Amino acid sequence: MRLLVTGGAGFIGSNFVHHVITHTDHHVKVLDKLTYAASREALAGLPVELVVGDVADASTVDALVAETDAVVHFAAESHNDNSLDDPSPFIRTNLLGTFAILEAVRKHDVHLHHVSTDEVYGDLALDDPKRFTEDTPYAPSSPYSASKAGSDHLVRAWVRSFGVRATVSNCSNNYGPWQHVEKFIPRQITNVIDGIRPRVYGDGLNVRDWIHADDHSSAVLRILDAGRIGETYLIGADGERNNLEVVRLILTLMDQPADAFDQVTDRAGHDRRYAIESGKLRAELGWAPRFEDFEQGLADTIEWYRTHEEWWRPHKAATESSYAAKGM
Ligand code: TDX
Repeated sequence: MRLLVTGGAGFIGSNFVHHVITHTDHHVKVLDKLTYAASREALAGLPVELVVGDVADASTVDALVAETDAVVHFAAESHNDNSLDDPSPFIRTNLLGTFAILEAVRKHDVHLHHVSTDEVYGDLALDDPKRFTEDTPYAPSSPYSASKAGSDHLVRAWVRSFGVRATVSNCSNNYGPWQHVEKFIPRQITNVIDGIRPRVYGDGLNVRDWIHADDHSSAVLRILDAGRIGETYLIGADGERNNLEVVRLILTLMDQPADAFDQVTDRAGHDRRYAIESGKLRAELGWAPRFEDFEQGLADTIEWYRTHEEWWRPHKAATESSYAAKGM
């Protein structure tokens, strides 16, 4: 099968490309804009053609989709804090990019899997026994999550109105190698490496439902292979932890005192808790996560950042000075 992976040079997209090359015979082409958050190095050595281009550019997308059998659409601006500083790239890439993909797959009758986030459901209270399911109403909080929610709605509308053959997945917070140092876990790991105290927003009780990026990739491939057209599947690995627990674990694994972090200005509109109920994916498609030991996964991730300093170092100073300007 010829597979087009948009955003395939990003953190999650490149993990998926590795997974596909390892586990299938698919021929993979990547469309990626190579923004600040992407890297060619993440695809080094793979038999993959990288097309550098903008997913919101309809003619580029049309030409690529015309010669593929399926599209897996990861390309997105993904960082909430950035969307609060300037929403415009989020509207362009996440909404217009998805629109361009949808028009192309409609025209060429190509199978699409659209990758999205649990943030489209808004947040849960800390004491709420509920978790997100495929039936949870959409209630996004940030410009980022609203743009992803809008993109999901576009996909559903193209399925219903035009018969596009698409599936959607909404995954919880990913961790693992190749994640940009702006994100919570790599930011704190690289801070500790640099002798900077980790920075936790607000009271730090916000809960995220962590999943290893490899498990996200295996779920997406399973949905691509066997998911029912028009269906949404939630992807999660029962990894709920609050930010204080995660930062203390990072510090402990890096031989620092567990309380050697600072609490800083909170994120505006900061979602309290995300939690995924992934029973549909598990029961219908027989998927299960492999990384059940978060502490081990985190230790491996710390080791990866320790041994890949040449990759993240060029981004670290600018990322930290942009956070410092906001008191974060
Ligand atoms: O320095 C920090 N300190 C801190 O306390 C940073 C960068 C974050 N945080 C908090 C905010 C969140 O509660 O840590 C949590 C995780 O933050 P992020 O890594 O920015 O992720 P989040 O906002 O939860 O969104 C992530 O998961 C869902 C991805 O960035 C999204 O693209 C995805 O949709």
